Amino acid sequence: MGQVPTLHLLYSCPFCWKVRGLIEYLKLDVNLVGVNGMKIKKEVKFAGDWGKVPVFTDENGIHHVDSTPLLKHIDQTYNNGSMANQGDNERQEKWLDWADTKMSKATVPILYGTIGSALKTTTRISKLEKFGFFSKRLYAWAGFPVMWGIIARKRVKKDGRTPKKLWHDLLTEFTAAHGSKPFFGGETPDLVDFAAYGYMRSISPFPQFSLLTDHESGMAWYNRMEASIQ
Ligand SMILES: N[C@@H](CCC(=O)N[C@@H](CS)C(=O)NCC(=O)O)C(=O)O
Repeated sequence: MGQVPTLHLLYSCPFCWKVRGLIEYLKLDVNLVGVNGMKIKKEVKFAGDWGKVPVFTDENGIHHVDSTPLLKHIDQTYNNGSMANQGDNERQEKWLDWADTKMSKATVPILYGTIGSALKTTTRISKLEKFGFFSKRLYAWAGFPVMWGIIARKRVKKDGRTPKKLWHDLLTEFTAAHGSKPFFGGETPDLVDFAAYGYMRSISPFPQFSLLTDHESGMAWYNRMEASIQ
């Protein structure tokens, strides 16, 4: 064995949380490295042209990117692929895709859907992430009108539902797919559980998380996920 693996991440990034959740569940020894949110491309340049987080660097110094392929790689390498082989593979692939298209699109509206929520989010991010002295303030104050005005408003309008209703519908659809089991993967979580968990976990440090906590089956599942990682 060579070096201790590292995961370069942002603490508020849903894609990073997907991978981090699995790493914590498997109790892997991995160093977490927070990057500067204003300089992501520069900070992960060591991994090539990808320019995004998360980046996982394994014990041999090889870099792996893109959260869903990364989930699969980690399961395959450190868990004998047992999550990938848990249940129907076609069902798993379909729902991984569902999480990466549906749930991933719901995080921006809930965090930035109104101008007030957008300001709360960028202020909180400026405290959570590693920034320089000036870029911290710049991000908090210049970031929110951009996120709200240019990105979130368009998405909320296009979907037609309030960000809260959108999340509630997704959680209802997701937990219905668990049948009578505690997790999507059955008695224990699988890769789809970690994908969905990542999207939801990334919202948890923000006040808007309270809009999700009254979804009964969604929260019950989320709490089971949290407990399984402890
Ligand atoms: N498909 C990628 C998306 C990763 C991604 O977009 N990460 C964001 C942070 S939340 C990022 O690094 N953005 C930097 C950029 O696009 O310049 C994954 O699932 O890992």
